[in-house]
Formats: sequence, structure tokens, C-alpha cells
Amino acid sequence: SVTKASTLFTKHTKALVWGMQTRAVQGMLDFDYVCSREEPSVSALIYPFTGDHKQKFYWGHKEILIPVYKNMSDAMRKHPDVDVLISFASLRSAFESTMETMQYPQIRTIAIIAEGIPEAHTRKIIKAADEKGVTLIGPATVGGIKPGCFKIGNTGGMLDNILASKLYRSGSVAYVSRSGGMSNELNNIISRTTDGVFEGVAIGGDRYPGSVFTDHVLRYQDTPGVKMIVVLGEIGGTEEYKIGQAIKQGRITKPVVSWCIGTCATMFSSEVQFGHAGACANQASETAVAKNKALKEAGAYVPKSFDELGEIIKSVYDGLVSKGVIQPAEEVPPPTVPMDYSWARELGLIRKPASFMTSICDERGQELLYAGMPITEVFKSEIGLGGTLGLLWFQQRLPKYACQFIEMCLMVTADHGPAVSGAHNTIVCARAGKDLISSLTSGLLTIGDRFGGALDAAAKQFSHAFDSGMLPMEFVNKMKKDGKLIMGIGHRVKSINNPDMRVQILKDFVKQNFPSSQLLDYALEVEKITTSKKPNLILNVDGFIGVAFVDLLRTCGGFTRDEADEFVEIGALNGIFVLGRSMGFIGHYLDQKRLKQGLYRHPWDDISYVLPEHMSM
Ligand code: Q5B
Repeated sequence: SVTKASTLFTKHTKALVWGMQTRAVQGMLDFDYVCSREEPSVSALIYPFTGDHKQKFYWGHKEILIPVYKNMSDAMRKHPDVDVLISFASLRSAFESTMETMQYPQIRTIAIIAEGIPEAHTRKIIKAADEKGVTLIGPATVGGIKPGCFKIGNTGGMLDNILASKLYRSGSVAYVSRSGGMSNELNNIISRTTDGVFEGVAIGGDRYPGSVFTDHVLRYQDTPGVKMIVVLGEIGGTEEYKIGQAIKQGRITKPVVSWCIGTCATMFSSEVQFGHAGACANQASETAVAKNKALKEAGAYVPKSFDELGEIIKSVYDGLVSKGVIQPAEEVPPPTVPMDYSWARELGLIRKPASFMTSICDERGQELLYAGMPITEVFKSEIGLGGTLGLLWFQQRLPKYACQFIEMCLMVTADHGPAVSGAHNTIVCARAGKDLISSLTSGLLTIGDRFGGALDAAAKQFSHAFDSGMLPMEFVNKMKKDGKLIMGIGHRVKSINNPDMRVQILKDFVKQNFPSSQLLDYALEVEKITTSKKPNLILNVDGFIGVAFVDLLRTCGGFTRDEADEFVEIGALNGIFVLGRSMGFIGHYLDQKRLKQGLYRHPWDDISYVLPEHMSM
């Protein structure tokens, strides 16, 4: 097999990341930045499921773009300085993608994060890696870290952890462990008891890890910056014995502090399979107790229990400092990496005024809420469309009669034929080949004071007159004197001789169900006066809904007087006509399309051309 590199990572190491692991990549970039690296350690991502594109990341305060390639070959060709690949491939795709990676001689180290890769596949990967001189870290690991230089994926945890364990600068202690979680603990212990971590690798918990303890311990032995080595082994396998042999043979001369986890297994009467696939003693020599004993006999520093590991690391380190082997460097504070907004918010460190406020609907939870009412409850209590509108427009669970009245208003305003302004516009628009939404909105845009949009103004005018104690006749006279039309009065085709049945239906309902209809009664008195002047000056459908709604808001018990007035003031009532008539406009649009009506052109004989006469100079 080809000799493998003893230095896996430097301050200039560049990596490719296989998989769209944006959080892990951002973690690597934040680590790079806090280590004062000149350039990001991630050159590109490989993700076969999207096309080539660029992904945005933060580099300190700046935003940068990192390319994402669909094909590994493109990534390798475009980034020849990359020599590490971090694979977040799933257990199903890891084998194929790792074997593909090894076809590129530029890659010297591969970290495989996936758990559960079949052992037969891992063994093939290991064989190929040995032939090609590629160092594997993993599978089933977070990877490893070289403080001040390079971090594999999520190793070392979040930035606060990295800062707390001073992983942004190099120390003198190198470690190797199986577990990623325990490597975090080692970062913590080593940072508190020594000048810090030089490098740490978690080889992973599988029975066949891609690289073994001895591979890394021997690398550390050959690395001048490493002054002492920590090995955190565990029950299962016999790899730790090789370290003992290497110490005895003088191949390892640097102090080794070592502990094998799993000594509690002796308390069980049968074999125990611990969390990792490889963590099971199949014979006496694979127990943690036996391995700890052997390492101690070989000359490693072995504590009595894991609890003492920190103390023993400290005493070995202090010894090296007193001998002058280690000269602790002066601490230089790392550059500040801005905290992610979402994380700072989670920690409660910042607050920001929201750009939007809402008080009617919340879709974030498990269940959609309308004004606080879960959608299942909306249906269970059968509040219907009127009740739903009550929740979303008025934030109230309205009484049954009010819900019914709203639905009736929507039904009576749903359509009034093709001749009215809005339907006409919708039809012309549909016949000009426009789509449903354009045709609908073209119709809706005609709704205003004259057509269909007189509800709010009628509600305001009538309630103002009524509240200020004006007699109906005084009101009519005042409006005439001011030269103003009474909103909600008058109709082009309906009159006392041709009554509007829509208004009659609503009137019957209000009279039977509303606790009070004071404003409606007032408006009906006004109607008597206006119709005595002209039979078409009836209380029209807009006017009726406008005044009846004021009665509803004022007397249904759900609103204070100010709240009731505010809805009229902010123009809620025209919404009833808009909503109801949308049904009709959509119907007209569909009708025109169904009838295959061509482009409409208004006939000339229906247009009076009244141009000024031509004047000759
Ligand atoms: N006069 C509705 O006008 C209409 C008067 C008035 C005092 C009034 C007109 C008006 C107020 C706005 C209003 C909603 C334009 C109507 C609707 C939905 C619809 C539509 C549909 C549907 C009708 C004749 C004489 C004149 C006027 C006087 C008229 N209105 N005086 N207060 N309100 N109303 N809009 O027929 O002395 O002869 O000069 O603006 O409530 O849109 O089906 O079509 O469901 O789609 O053109 O129902 O009333 O009457 O303008 O020729 O006036 O009566 O001053 O007096 P007309 P005009 P004078 S519902």
C-alpha cells in the first residue's frame, strides 16, 4: 500500500463537501474565520440532485458564494488545490460516492459521516484507500478538528463551544477517540487542563473504522507540534494493544494518556453491546478493563476511572511544561464571528421590532388558527362561511343569526346580471382573451360610490345623521342643500313599483332576528321621503346592508361602540359586496369562456361622436 500523509490538515487545507449540508458548511466557515484563516476551507459542494449553482454563506460579516456542482468530476477539475473530501452521503450512497472520490488522486483524506454503511462496503473502501494512500476518517463519525487550521463538518459543536474550548488556536495535545460526542468532552477537558488541542480525530464507532487508533497515534508521534497524546478507547476490538506495543517498542516516545470506556461491562453477567457497532467485547482481551491494564503496563498514563482523566492529563502536561518541552503561547483573542440572527434570537440575546403584525390568523403551529380558533373547531362548531368571515374580519365568534345574515348578504350580492358595470367589465376583459384573475379584478375595480361600493358611505351618512339626532326629513333636506347624494339610496332599475326582492329578503330576516334595528328603521323613514319624490329612490341593496350591518355591530354584543364605529370607519362593509359579487364576476368569466365569445368591440351606432368642427386657419 502507498504511504499516507502524516499531516492531514493545515491552515491552507481546502475541502469539497459531498451533500447539501449548508449548516455544517457554515459551521466550518465560522471556524475558519475565528481561526483567522485567510480563505474558507470549503471550496465547493457536490450535490447530484440539483444543477450547478452557487450557494450563499457568511464569511465573518460578509456574504460569499460557494459553488455547488452536480458532478464530482467538475468539482475536482475546477478545484485542483482541494485534497480533502467530507462526505455527508447517506449510508446508501456513501459506498459509491467514496469509491468515485478515490478515482481522483488529488484527494488525500476522506471523512465519511454516514452511519450504518454495510461492513462489506466499508472493507472495500478501506482496501481501496490503502492502495491509493488515502486516509479515511469514519464512517459513523463527526470527523475531527485541527484547531487554528481545519474542522470537519460539525465537529466541535457550535461556535460558543469552539470558543469555550479554545479550538481557534493550536495547543500541544493531540487525541484520538472513537466517539464524536466524547471528542467534544475531550476538547473541553484538554482545554481546561492544558494549553489546548493540537488535533483531534474521532475514528467512528463501526467495527471496521477507515483508520484506526494507531494510524493517528503514529502520525501524532511524527508531528513535531504534538507534545502529548490522549487516547480514548472503548470496549471491543484489540486496537489499543497495538499502541501498548508501539510504546514498548519505542516507536511511540511521547507521553500517552489513555482510557478505555466500558469498564462497567464487568458488572453485567452477559455480553453487553454498547452504543457503537464495535463496542462489544467478544473475548476477555477486548474488555475495557483488560485493555486499560495492558496500556498501563506498557507505560501509558492510565487513570483509575474516567473521572480522573482530566487530572492525569493535567499532571502529564504540567510535567512537560516544567521540563520545558511545552512553552505555553501567549493568548491572542480570536476575531469576533457575528452570531446568526436565529441563534441569537433563540438565546434571547436580541430583539427586533417585527416588520409585520397580525392578529387574525396563525398558521405556524400544528393547527391553523382563525382569530385563535383552531380550524378543526371552526368546522366542528359549524359556524359556516359567515362565522369564518366573522373571525377573520371582526375577530369575533359572532352569534348564529349574525353568521346567517352575513351569508345572506353574500348570497344576495352574488350577482345582478351582465349589465351592471362590474360584470360588463369582466365580460369585456374575458372576451379580450384575459385570464380569470385579470377579468375578475377588472370587474372589481368598477366597484365604488355609484356601483356596489356605497355600503360604508351609507353606513356613515345614516349613522351620523341618526346619532346627531337629525329627523329623517332634516337629513334629506340637509343632503339636498349640501348638493350631496344620499349613499345607499336610488337604483337604476328597482323602485317602489318594482321592489328589489333581495332587500325584502334581508329586511324580513333582520326584523325577525336582530335584537334591534334602529338605524335600519331610520333609513326606511328616509326612504319613505325620497321615494315620495321619485319612485326609484329606494333604500338599495348597498344602503340596506350598510345600515343593517351598523345595527348588527352595535347590538350583537361582541363589540364596544367604538369598535363597531371603527369597522365602518376603516371600510369593512364594502368588503361584503366585493366578496359576494366576486362569485358573480367569476361566473361571468367562466360563462364567456364556455360560450367561446370572441373579442368585444362596441358598435359605432351606439357611440355618439361629438368632435369639435374642423377649423381652417
Ligand atoms: N337622486 C344608484 O341613479 C344611482 C339620489 C338622488 C338623493 C340619491 C344613484 C346614486 C347613491 C349611490 C348608491 C349603489 C347611480 C346603487 C348598486 C348595486 C346594484 C346595481 C344594479 C347591483 C342611480 C335622478 C334624480 C336626480 C338625482 C336624484 C338620485 N340618487 N338624490 N340621493 N342617492 N345613488 N349606489 O337612476 O332632481 O332629477 O336632478 O348615485 O347608492 O350599485 O343592479 O344596477 O346589485 O349590481 O341614474 O344593485 O341613485 O338617477 O342620477 O339620474 O338621478 O334622483 O339627484 O334628481 P340614476 P340619476 P334631479 S346599488
